[in-house]
Amino acid sequence: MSENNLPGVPTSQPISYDEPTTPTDPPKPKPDQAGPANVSATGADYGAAPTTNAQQGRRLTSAVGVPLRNTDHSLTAGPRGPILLQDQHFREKISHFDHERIPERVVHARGAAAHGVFEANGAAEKITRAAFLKKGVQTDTFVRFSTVLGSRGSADTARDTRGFATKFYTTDGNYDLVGNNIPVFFIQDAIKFPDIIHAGKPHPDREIPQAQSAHDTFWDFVSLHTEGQHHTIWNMSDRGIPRSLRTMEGFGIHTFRLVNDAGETTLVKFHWKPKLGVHSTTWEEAQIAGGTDPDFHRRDLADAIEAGAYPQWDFGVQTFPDTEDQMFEGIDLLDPTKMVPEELAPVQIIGTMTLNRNPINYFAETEQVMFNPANLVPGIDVTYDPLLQGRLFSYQDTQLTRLGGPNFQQIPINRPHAPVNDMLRDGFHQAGVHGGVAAYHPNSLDGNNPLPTPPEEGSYIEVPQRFEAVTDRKKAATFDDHFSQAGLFYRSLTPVEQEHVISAYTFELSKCWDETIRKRQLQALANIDATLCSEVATGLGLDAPSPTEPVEDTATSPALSQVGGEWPVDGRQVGIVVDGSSDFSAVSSMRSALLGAGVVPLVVAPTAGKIGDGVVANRTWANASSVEFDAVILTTAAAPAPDARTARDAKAGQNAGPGVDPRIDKLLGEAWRHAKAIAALPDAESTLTAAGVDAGAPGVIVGAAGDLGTGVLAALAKHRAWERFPASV
Ligand code: HDE
Repeated sequence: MSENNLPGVPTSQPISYDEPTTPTDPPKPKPDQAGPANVSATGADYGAAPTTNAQQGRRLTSAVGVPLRNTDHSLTAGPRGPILLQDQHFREKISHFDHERIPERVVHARGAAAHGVFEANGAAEKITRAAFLKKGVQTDTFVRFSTVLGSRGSADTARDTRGFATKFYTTDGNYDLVGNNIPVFFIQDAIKFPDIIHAGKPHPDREIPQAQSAHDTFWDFVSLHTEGQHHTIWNMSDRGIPRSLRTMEGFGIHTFRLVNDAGETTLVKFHWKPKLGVHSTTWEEAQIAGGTDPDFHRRDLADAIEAGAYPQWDFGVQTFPDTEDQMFEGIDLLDPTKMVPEELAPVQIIGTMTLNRNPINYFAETEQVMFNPANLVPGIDVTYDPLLQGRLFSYQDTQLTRLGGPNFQQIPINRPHAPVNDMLRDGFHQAGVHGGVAAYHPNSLDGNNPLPTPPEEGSYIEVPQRFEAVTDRKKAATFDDHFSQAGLFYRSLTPVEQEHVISAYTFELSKCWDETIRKRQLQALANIDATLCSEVATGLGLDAPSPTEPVEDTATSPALSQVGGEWPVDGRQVGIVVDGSSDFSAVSSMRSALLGAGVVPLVVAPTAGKIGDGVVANRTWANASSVEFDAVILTTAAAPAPDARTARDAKAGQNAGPGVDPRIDKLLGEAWRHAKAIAALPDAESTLTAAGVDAGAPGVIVGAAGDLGTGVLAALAKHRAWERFPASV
């Protein structure tokens, strides 16, 4: 407690306090974080960004820079008296806090983001004049991934579509590609968006269930509104439960129109292809992770970037001639419930994006970023896809409420890196100090500035389109087929993936209370695939209906399956189970081998802290969860550890064999069921058997210490050992 020497205050009344910790200089951002560029709304560079550090220096000030002497006590009339209204610091602090929250996004509220850089390879130069797609051009990007239905605090692993929104800060202004991880959408016309979202969100009476489609209103809508069936089957597949944001594809969904310098146009669909491959969790894993680590995807993305395992995606286009009817091989390119199989129009890679920097402040960047499909740059134009057309209005509009007024482009994360010279003025939160008197065109008072840019100098040109039409509220007949591509998707999956789809439909529909909804959805499945329908019907205890439309059942698109390749293992996590009996020099070499391969080894020990020979526990037997690990290595027989209380809790419901710690038994059992690689030293083989792991099965490696790391890496490259469980459909 320090001495009070304030004028007029009795020295007997102590009012200032020693700091509990010795002040030091404020922490710098981590190496993988840096502040946003500090340019003004009009493009002026303000120099060193005041927003890069939470703390600018050692001394606390008010919002207007007045040094403050104390922030732990309000100004009171005597030490036990009331707080005075004149306490500006109190009012400023509490009032600002009262208004800290802004409305969450009406959809895609739950998200995680990262900065990156996009480099074009020049392959698109012939078909677009977009400056950022010229060979070798590097463009800063900011990407926000999201789930759709859940609130801001919901779990990352919910079965849902994922948003994949990219802002390119190009030299011609911001280009936003606001896509998803599924190439088609639920509806064909934007006017239905409130309907599908109201159906998917929690029921309005009890506000449950959170972040789920497994409820009556969702299935009521998609079974009545069958154009949603194609998107729905993607949700019910493994695509609905990604392993990581780093292992998701991205799709622009709509067909866009590219235009080159000669004015020639090409229709395209945009794709993001993850270098790590497309991988998913199993449904049980997703549910466990939702409880043990609701931040599963957010943490994985930030950890990978912090560790230098920068996620990368190739950016590609499928191209189509810009014909008058905008059809390709019988597919209406304006129908967003249809994709074009890659076998018919291969994806041509036009660049690569690397995410290499974590945000420093979640609110300032990830929350305040806004994306808008109408943010286009010269060389990219829209088509008349009725879903895209509606989106061109909606995204600008929603920010007025969410970000509190029309000046959201001036928020640091949204500012273009290109100069801005607009005639937009005033409004809430105006941060630009605009000079001049003539914010209108033409003018003579400000020298007729700002001047429009002639087309040959690079202004944005909307591609001229001819119209001859009669207004109406109806879709073209080419939008009528709601089932054939859902069937194509299902048939293109491997048997194990098909089994997952069957289980997902069965699970979700079994959560519906109303049997008419279950039956109506079964009718839709009958129009997709007979086996899918009958398997789900069996699970629901209902009869499988006959199709009401002819079911085309031969074509497949192998590119739609996720299974059957080998991929890089960067950033995957391997749990190494140890206890006091483990050979720690072998554990250390395993760790080094895994680290050398870009994999994250995590030592799982009975207690926290040092466990032996310089090896430190990263997880304990009590706090580790199987879902954190893509593979498990057992270096001990894992006899029960002495913290009996937790062990007893974990034992409930488990069938640990004699002499095996129940938590390790559980860990191994789950890794086995989730088709993950499991490796063990010969001494630990009996533990595998006790946990129900078949030591001779695919993806299970029993051998000498030196062989385990290699075996696990080979198994990890295949993602899962699905051969362990031959599919029964
Ligand atoms: Fe969105 N969507 N959407 N959407 N969407 C929003 O914009 C909307 C659609 C997508 O990380 C909202 O700023 C309509 C398709 C992503 O900030 C809102 C329609 C696709 C994100 C909105 C669609 C998307 C959004 C909510 C039907 C994939 C998150 C907050 C016509 C191609 C972006 C906001 C972020 C967000 C409207 C359909 C992707 C309300 C009206 C199709 C990735 O404006």
